Amino acid sequence: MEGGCWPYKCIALVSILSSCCLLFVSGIERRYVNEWAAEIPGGPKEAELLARELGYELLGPIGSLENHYLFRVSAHPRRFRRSLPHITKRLTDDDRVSWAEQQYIKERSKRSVLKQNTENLFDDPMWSQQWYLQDTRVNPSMPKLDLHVIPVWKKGITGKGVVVTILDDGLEWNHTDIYANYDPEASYDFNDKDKDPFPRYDITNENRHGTRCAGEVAMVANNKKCGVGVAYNSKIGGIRMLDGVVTDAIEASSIGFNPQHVDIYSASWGPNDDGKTVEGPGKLAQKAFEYGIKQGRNGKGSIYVWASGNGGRQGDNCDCDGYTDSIYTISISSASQQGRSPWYAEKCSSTLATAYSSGDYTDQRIISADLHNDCTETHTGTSASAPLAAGIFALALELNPNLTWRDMQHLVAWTSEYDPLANNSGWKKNGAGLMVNSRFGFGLLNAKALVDLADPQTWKSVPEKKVCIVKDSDFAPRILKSEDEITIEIPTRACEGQDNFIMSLEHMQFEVTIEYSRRGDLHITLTSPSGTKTVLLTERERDLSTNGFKNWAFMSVHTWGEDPAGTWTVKITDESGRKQNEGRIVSWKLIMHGTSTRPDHMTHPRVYTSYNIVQNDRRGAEQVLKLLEDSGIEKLTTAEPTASAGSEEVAEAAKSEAVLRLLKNAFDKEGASHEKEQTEIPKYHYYYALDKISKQSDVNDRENTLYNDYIDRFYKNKAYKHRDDLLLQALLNIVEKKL
Ligand SMILES: [Ca+2]
Ligand SMILES: [Ca+2]
Ligand SMILES: [Ca+2]
Ligand SMILES: [Ca+2]
Repeated sequence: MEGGCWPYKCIALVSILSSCCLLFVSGIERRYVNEWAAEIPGGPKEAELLARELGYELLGPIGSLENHYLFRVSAHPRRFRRSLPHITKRLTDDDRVSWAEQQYIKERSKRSVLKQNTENLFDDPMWSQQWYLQDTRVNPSMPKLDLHVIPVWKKGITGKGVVVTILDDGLEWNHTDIYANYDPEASYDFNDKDKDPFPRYDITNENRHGTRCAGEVAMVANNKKCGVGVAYNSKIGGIRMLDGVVTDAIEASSIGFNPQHVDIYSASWGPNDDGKTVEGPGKLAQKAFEYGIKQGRNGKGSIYVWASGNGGRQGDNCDCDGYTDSIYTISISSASQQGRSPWYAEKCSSTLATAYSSGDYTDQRIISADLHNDCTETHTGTSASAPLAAGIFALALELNPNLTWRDMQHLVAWTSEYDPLANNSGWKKNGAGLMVNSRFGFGLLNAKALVDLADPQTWKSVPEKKVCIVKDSDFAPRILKSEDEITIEIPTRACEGQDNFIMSLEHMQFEVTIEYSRRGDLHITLTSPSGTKTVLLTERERDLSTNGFKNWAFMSVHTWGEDPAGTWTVKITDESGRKQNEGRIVSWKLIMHGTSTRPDHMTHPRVYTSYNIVQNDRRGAEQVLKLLEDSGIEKLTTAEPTASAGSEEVAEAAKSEAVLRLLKNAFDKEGASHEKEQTEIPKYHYYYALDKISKQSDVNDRENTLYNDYIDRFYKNKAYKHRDDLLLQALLNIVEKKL
């Protein structure tokens, strides 16, 4: 996650901004947060002791500032309007504290009309925590975290008559926040071959995943239970298929289950995200997809929504996952509450769009129903993003049930938002004027814009799909070695003069057979006649396979809307420097999908408007940063919790131990439950541990080796198909237990 700042660093930045930019805040009412900064000359042990005595939570040191710590008072909400001087006084009155101050939100611009009063929209107790469905900002300089669903609800569109099913490990259908929307016709148990998808309970709640995903779509509104689903009046089913041996036949049966009844299938699983797997749907599953898009929904096509994968830390690339890579699936990636690409996210050219999910541990997570008629506020990973998307698509289908599977993809490409994610690197404008990024596809889903565009009064279904295939029958296999570059130029007139002529692209596929001694060292790019350069495959450090790729179709949506006539360029390289590497490009073809005429909605270029007022404030923030630079304040980026002098070795050992315990808890549940914790490890070491192992490091240091060992053992024991963030969940479990 480049550019991401370590949370303490952010805090440090805010603190320093406060001291040098006071002029920005004067005269504006302060809004306080549940955090106190304090200087404690006695160091970390003293801070920990103090926290325990006063019953506060020690959040950790502040950046690299010596002896400065951040505290939280457990019993208070995250934000409140008034300051709490008695708590500040308790701190300053303590001899061990030389200075303390309650933190408040820095107002750098005038408050504008911000809060439409959404707090009382529903009586569900967790509605106020569903930050991704409403504008919860108290300050306009914060990014607007909102998938713009409320305006759709206000039109009375809530998913009525639309059927969604979750392909997963079961559904606790009698959950009181799901039952009213439960649809047995959209449900089946392929693990036990019966009609009841009820999950198997066990001590670790391993099979909570399906119920969590379902709740995001269809939690009942206004029933004083948990939260509110994105399509809270839709029908929800569960296909139990992950809790047991998964075969091609089981997948195919699930993907093709009752396709005249089910509208949307949501899957938050896929091949191992271990960074070395290349796997796609088997023959049966592939046929089931094809049947679904051709015959499902009475010929309009089943809608398949897929989580793009959680292998970011393992250097995985979703182009090697044939389920997300499929043109039939709408694959959805994640953005954190900070509008960042989270650490677990994978990059690839087949991701179509993005929804919110968990980020690092300071970010809020996703609310949903949980096993045992419970609720959760900690659903995570790309697992949590795909069902939010499925819910939004259900809203669109209520308004316009005639949308085809391709209409839906066009709607997503044309309305997803670049602006809220603009602070991430990797954005480019394609030849059709669409902003696209291999982390986010076309950007953050905007429910209002998508549903508005889908209005049957104005939406014209996209023209008939054409496929034009280009190959070179004279192509002789070409040798590739380390440090080589193979360039294939592919001139095409896009089947001009034929019935399958394409002038406006949808998906592009480069299907290729490559033999190579080390698959993970290959890098492939595709450049379109309009000059759009797309990375089809990036290096995967952990992929040592000698199997190469056999007729693997790398798929890209990055040239969506472009005119494909002209010369395409494929470049295949190995820049690893491993001289022993060699192989050959055996065969290839270019498969273009699109239409002979331009779809109606694309006759005028897409106009990007500011998603919210954030844009101005982002400029403001840049100015502040510049001001900081000018004032010579630096060293904001070197932070790592500092141990006080003398105890450095102890601290180092504790840190390593924290990493180990975190890994054990995440990947090795049994091992962790039998373990008795002998030594107390300060909480911030766990935060540090997560921070450390959530960053890919080239160095083969101890933590990295440990991590790799755990990952290998974990995936070898049992394929893990879910796409929630195990490490973050483990951290929360540990930290909450210690409270
Ligand atoms: Ca059953
Ligand atoms: Ca509810
Ligand atoms: Ca993956
Ligand atoms: Ca896909």
